[in-house]
Amino acid sequence: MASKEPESHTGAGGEPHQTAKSAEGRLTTNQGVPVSDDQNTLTVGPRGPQLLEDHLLREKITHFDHERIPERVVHARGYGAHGYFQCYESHAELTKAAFLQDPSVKTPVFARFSTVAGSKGSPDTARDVRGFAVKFYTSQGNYDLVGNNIPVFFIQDAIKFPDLIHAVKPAPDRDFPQAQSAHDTFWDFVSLIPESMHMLMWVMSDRAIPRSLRMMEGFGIHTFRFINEEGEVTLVKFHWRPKLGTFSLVWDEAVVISGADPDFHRRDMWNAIEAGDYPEWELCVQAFTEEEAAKFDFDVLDPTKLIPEELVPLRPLGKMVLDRNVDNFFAETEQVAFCPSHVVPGIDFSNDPLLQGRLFSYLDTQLSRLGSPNFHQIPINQPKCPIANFQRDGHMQTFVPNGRVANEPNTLDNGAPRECPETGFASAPVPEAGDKMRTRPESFRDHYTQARMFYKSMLEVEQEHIAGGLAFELGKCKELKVRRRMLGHLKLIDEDLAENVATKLGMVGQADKIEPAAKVRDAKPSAPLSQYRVAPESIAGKKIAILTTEGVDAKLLKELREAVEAEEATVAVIAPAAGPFKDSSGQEVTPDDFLDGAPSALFDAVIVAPTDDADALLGKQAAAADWLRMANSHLKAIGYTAAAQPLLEAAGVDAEAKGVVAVDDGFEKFIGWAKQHRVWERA
Ligand code: HDE
Repeated sequence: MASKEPESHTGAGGEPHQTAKSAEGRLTTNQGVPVSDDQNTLTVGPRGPQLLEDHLLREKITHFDHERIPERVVHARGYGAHGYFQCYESHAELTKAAFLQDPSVKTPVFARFSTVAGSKGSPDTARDVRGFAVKFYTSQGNYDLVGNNIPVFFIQDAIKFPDLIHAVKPAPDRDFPQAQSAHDTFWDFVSLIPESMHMLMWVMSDRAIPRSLRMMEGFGIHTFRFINEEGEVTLVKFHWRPKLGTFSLVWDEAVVISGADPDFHRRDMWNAIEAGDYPEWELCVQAFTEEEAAKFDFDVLDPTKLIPEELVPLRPLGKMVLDRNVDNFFAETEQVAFCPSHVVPGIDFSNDPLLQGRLFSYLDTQLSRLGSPNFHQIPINQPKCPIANFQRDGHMQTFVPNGRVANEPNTLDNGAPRECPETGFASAPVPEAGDKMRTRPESFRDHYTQARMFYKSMLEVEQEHIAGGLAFELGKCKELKVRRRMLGHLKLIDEDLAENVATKLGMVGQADKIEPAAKVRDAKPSAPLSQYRVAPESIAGKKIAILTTEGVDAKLLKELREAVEAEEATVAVIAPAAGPFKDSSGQEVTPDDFLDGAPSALFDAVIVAPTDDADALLGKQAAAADWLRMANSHLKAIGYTAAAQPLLEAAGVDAEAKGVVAVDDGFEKFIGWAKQHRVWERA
């Protein structure tokens, strides 16, 4: 007999369950008993001892004592939102997956973005890979696409994952550093695992410090299989492309933001969704056949390799829009359980050894993290289609199945669920044969060619950032032998890069000689690997700050808002003090933040517009000048009014420099510069 959902359950993201509202405003115990006094413990006399009998106190404190569950062993810090996926057209020739058939259907989704290494309370802007996990609640069951914002991974075989994570997490003796790969154990480990070189290029690049969760790509990494109604199989790699474009912070900015607003990314996404500015991504695949794959000069089962878009272009499938914040972080974002093994008919795995290991790990980890094999019954994890099987009981069972039969086959219950050979999930009938062995395929041996391709595809400024990232991290790695080993690897990737990093470390000529396992080749650069080669000229989704004072020109402020909002960006008014003040027309302006609370690192472009007498701002000149100086060194577009000249001088900003423009006569030029994201020429 089918398991029945208890009626009180509304499914993932539905109406909240037990709230004060549902008890008609009454405060109750967990047993539904109305509470008369929630302020005072039961005691003997007003000053006497407390009574063990006080079940109200005990229930409340006991529940509180058990509020925390283990954080995820990796990807502990994350942020999620609800939304929908809609395909552009039917993709029936590729796959029979139900959610990719009908463009009129909106499939509900829940997406969670995360950092990998840091604990739940670590800052959002740490240098790290970002998780990009999406649960599609399809009519054929839940499909989880559990990806990252980088298309390759550190290791080729799941058996090395615990080592990788132990190496990057805080050292077990001293428990630091937190949320950082900049330490000895990490670099010791990766420098002994040359397969990590390609991924290291990505994590030392700007990709590891995204400007916004809304402005990063996502990748399924592994090769998967699509299967259509006819049983034809196509190999695919998944890509998510953000509508706003892919943008990053610069390292110094990320460091400042970590202190000024450790919740920078989650606040940005939450605010955008609350404002109706819904984050959007396009889901694409690179689709190819086994025959095509056999001709590539890398193995598509090797998760340290990507397929250049020049070789297999992206095919857009549909879009994902996130349009609803969670009602409760714990119930939804914390309890959501993604598993790469959650696939639906029409999607299947490949033999990528990293993927195969992941197929085991996620279900296993959920069992201990969520504490029961019934975690699929938690509303956020429940499919939005019926569940019907003979699995029974277990901790926290909330379904109430009826009938006496819990076995298949049976003849005692005609209504019991049966297999569906025609429509049910079936693996692609792939022939497999071979000896049992523990080995790496020959085709996985080239660890440097794609690392070199990635580096060569970057703009000069992006290359410099990679060198800067490497120098920062290796500088924190105190073991000279590890630095020498890494310099040896870098030489195989690119001589100039190795030289640049060695110079920054003061270790020129000290690289170890490393023998690559396979000949390192020159691969053609691939433009889409560089974020800034293909970046859209846009400020959509970004934040423009105006630093101003009492008496600010009302017309200027109004025109700024109009100009910025027309570009789908937002204005933040920053003032010397946090309280409201009057503009030139006498209207009250409440600043979004104040000088000491909001360094310019939090914004994408800035305007300084003190009032003519400029008393208020100039009175705080040191802080205001620092604010502007930082914006200048982070290569932001800077707009200024005539009255801001003294401030520009105090901050050492050249009013004639590129991307520094007067705004007294309008914002067009300023926005033109801001659309370039950064004024690289000023570097
Ligand atoms: Fe994960 N990973 N992973 N991972 N992973 C987890 O599952 C694991 C890998 C990814 O928002 C864990 O529920 C192994 C690649 C994301 O809840 C755990 C290996 C990719 C998330 C686990 C990998 C990912 C996780 C910890 C190597 C990109 C967060 C908590 C074989 C394709 C999902 C959990 C969320 C989480 C294991 C490598 C993505 C322990 C063994 C490659 C986005 O099961």
